[in-house]
Amino acid sequence: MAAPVNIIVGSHVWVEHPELAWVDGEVFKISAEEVHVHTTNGQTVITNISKVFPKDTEAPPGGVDDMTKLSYLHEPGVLHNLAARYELNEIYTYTGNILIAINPFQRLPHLYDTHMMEQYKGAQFGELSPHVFAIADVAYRAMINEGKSNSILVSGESGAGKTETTKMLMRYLAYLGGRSGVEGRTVEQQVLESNPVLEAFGNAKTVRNNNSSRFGKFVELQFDKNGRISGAAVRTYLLERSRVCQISDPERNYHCFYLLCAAPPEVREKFKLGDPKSFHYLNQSNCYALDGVDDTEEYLATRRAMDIVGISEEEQDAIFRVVAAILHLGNIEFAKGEEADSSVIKDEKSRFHLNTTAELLKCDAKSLEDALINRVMVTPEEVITRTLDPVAAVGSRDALAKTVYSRLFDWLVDKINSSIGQDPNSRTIIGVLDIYGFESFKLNSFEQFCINFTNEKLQQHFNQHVFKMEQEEYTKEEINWSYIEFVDNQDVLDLIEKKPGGIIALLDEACMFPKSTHETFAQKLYQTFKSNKRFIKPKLSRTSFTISHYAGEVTYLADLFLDKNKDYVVAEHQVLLTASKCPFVSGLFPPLPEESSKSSKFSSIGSRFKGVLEAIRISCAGYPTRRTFYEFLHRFGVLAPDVLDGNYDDKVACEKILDKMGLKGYQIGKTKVFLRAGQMAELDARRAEVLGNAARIIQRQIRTYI
Ligand code: AOV
Ligand code: MG
Repeated sequence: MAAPVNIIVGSHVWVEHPELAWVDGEVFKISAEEVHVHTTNGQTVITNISKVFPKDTEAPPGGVDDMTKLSYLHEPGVLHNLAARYELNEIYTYTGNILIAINPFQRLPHLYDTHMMEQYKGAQFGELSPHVFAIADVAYRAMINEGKSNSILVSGESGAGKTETTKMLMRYLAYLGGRSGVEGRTVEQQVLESNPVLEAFGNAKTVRNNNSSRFGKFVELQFDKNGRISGAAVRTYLLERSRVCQISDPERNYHCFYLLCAAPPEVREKFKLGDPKSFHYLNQSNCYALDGVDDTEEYLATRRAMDIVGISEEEQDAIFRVVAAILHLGNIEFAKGEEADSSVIKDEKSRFHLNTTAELLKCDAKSLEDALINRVMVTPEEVITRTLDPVAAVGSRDALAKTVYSRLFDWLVDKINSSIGQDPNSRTIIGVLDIYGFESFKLNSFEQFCINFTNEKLQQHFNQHVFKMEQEEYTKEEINWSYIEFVDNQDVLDLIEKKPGGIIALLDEACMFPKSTHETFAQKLYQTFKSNKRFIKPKLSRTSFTISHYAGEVTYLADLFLDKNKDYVVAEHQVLLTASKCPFVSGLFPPLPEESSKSSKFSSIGSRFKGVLEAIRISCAGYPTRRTFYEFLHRFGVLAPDVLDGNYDDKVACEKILDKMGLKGYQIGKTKVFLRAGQMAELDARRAEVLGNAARIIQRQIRTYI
């Protein structure tokens, strides 16, 4: 944030406060770098001048709807403005053409009803109160009027409200581009109902959010030449796989497991399911139910959504059969076998779950057992079968569960795409990106590393496209932009993804080298990034490391990074499930080409994360609130014919027109006029008035002639 300017005795200022973040007060003394402030909550604070920010005493008490209207755009000013609006239940605020949303943590139905959608339809940006519909409307108008494709990016930390916002955006776009009154499954209905399906299988309760997305999603809505939705593509980015077999209090596994355990009795009987407390994959945490969520109702709602999306009865049955199989699989325990480093199925109970898993997956129980307790090693010379000790057998079991679940999730995404259908003739799209938000827990592992890396990438995109562009433009125009400070995060990205030498590259190297352990990996990191400002080695740790992210410092435990980065399907698991008598299950595991099926092939998740993001063509919906002098005069000259006749240079003429219209807060650059949100609308309205009058006058004259 910019250093304070013009702070003198008597100035009203904001000072940092340990609990309240910021508190306001009045300066009563300044000595060298120290400022003495009487705060409004009755304290005296002495602090360095760099920690004090001027307060805008003229700001309206209810806040302003666009941050660019604030006299001082610094952190306390921004937060104070958002808080003032939030008090009045105004959860949306603009910053120029960016929308900031604050999570209301309560349903606000009137804010999103059909009446509201009608209001925003075609309204000038900035004319109505800030709203997520206005953002979608701009993207839609740009498409209709200029044939432009756009993407809308939703960013924020976990629990901020990204997914809810995304759903509102999609609802509004479906409203604009949908076929009203058409019965049955329309493309737009299918697109909207894909959300509950994907959430049931890809969302879970975390510490931060009861409905946290554990995958990234880019929805591309395709439109025909009449602006109707004609197809859609959903792309998802790496689901958090570890959650399937490992959770900790007070989190939950994926919703689908709980809603299936709460399904009607006949379904539960068929799948031999009971209390979620009886399943290892669920009972590692004490949280089973969610406040305000009825899992039985959720089960039925998910089935209904699946119907609309186009997933058949049989397919639905198979999907839930696989979900049940995963629960039973997780209950198979192992005991030491007679031979060294071998294991056997622990007891009758485990045997029951083994048989049930095999039954549900329609595969051979003995083959399943073998696949869990043995590992086939392929060397150039021979094929060796090695037995696994109980710990390794559990690892094999969990790997199978994760593989089956992630294949199931990918199947759902493919099915949604093929069922909704793509429009090959569509020339314009509107994309909506909803990713997992920035996370920092007490213990952070590879999942958080990937999630936070994704957020760094998105942040950089924001920085580049919004701030950099703005700043360059302002510099070029030589106008004042001191209140915008650009935070570059390229150095964090270099630390993570640089090739060679970044963390991901070092991790991939470690994964290929058979002797590496998480300790050697961590040592390598410490050595390589000793003097990197964004990398910190925690004092007493030998395997954790801290990254200083744009959103704060996060300490990661390197312990499981190597295992989690290796993404391969164990060959025996592949063979087992390819042979399933259930076409749905065998369909999840199509046979691999000859060479690759022989060995467990290594592919790095970390580096796949890198591909992922570069593949997204993302661009922000832009709303020009600036015009060249020529364009401006051309459009608004009618507002002041006397100015046009006055022989002024273009710049002065623009200024005179703006003054005459009584507008404030605009800026005049070297070649362009910079207008605040809403001012364009105001000018346009005046113009329409003048032109309307002119048109009426002409009409009247014609009539007189007739
Ligand atoms: P996220 O997508 O940003 O987190 P969500 O969109 O899931 O966050 O929002 C979290 C919760 O906040 C929702 O379940 C709602 O209860 C509430 N909420 C958010 N926005 C609104 C709104 N506009 N109106 C009413 N309630 C809202 V994560 O997926 O964890 O990063 O990975
Ligand atoms: Mg989300």
